[in-house]
Amino acid sequence: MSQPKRALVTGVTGQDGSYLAEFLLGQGYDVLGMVRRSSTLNFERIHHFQDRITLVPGDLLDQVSLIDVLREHRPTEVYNLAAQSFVPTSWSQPVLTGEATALGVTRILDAIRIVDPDIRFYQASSSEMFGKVRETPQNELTPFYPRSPYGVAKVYGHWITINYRESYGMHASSGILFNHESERRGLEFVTRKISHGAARIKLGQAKELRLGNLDAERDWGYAPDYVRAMWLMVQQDEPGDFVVATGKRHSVREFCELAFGHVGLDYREYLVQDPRLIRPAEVDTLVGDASKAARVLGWAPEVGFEELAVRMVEADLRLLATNQ
Ligand code: NAP
Ligand code: G4F
Repeated sequence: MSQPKRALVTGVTGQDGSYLAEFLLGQGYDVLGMVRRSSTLNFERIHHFQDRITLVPGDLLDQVSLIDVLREHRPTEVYNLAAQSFVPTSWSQPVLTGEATALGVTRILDAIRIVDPDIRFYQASSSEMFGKVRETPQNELTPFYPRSPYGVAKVYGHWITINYRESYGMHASSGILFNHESERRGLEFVTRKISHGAARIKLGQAKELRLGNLDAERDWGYAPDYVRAMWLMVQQDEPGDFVVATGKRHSVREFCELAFGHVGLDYREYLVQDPRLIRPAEVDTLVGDASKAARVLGWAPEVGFEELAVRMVEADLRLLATNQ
């Protein structure tokens, strides 16, 4: 009988890591989830399947921990989803962001090169690399113009992945993923801040919601659709770079209309624009061309913008009602 495939997921406690780990379990994988030390447990997103995966200690800031994890557990695939992923924090902590989001990629790639260069690798690259966009929509060949220390760090991570592929013949792929959200999105990101805020106001737990730039536009998809694309990349005979996106853009304002509208409220009565939430440099509009992912991977998103907003508000209403 053949051995099950074994995958290491860094960032397993995050939004994407939790969905990817569940997806891989469904595909029959042995799943290893890398977690860093914390003074309090933060396993909310994985507690419902935690007993079906193996948690292994490691940190992208610590090279030896990565080599040890690979030597001890011998995965056949590594998905590098760990990063300092919140754009505003990258201005207040640019060096930490560079250490984790940029150099962390080299550390894990080099650990793979040392322990077993046949391990297949996925790097979580980002549409933030396009920043001040050079063309619309953006595809795998669109030049990068990052607008934040986070975007700059992701450009490094993307190119070091290509470099290890070309220098050592490693099966290393880079997914250039546009924004993707879910019920498990961190509360600081704008969609979840709005869905949670609308639910709180509806339940009488808050009176207003403070936001920054309402005119920013993003290409928003649903996270479980996007982790499927990550896996498909790693299963290809040849590694490569793939844009993953819906091809449709919407503004922050539209998300507010949908989320508040779903609970019968007019967002304009509750929204306060807060200049402190405006970024030093903004990415005004992103929209991706995922035709390569459709052609080569057979990938297409299943959940659209409106359904996404409704799912998130409904989940927050349930969450807040049980915590009342
Ligand atoms: P997330 O929810 O913020 O999760 C980030 C994960 O990285 C968490 O598990 C976090 O662990 C872990 N982490 C942070 N620093 C680490 C370190 N030094 N060592 C080990 N683990 C560390 O992010 P996400 O939305 O799931 O995104 C996953 C990846 O895709 C990230 O690389 C992100 O930059 C990228 N990306 C996301 C999107 C999107 O729209 N979601 C789009 C494009 C690219 P703790 O729980 O301990 O903090
Ligand atoms: O939800 P956001 O914080 O996501 P952002 O900056 O686009 O980054 C996310 O997507 C990237 C992919 O493009 C990932 F690589 C990255 O890791 C992360 O997952 O902000 C979206 C937009 C921005 O233009 C921001 O200025 O919403 C605008 N916005 C307006 N008011 C706000 C707020 N963003 C946040 N977080 N909070 C606000 O109050």
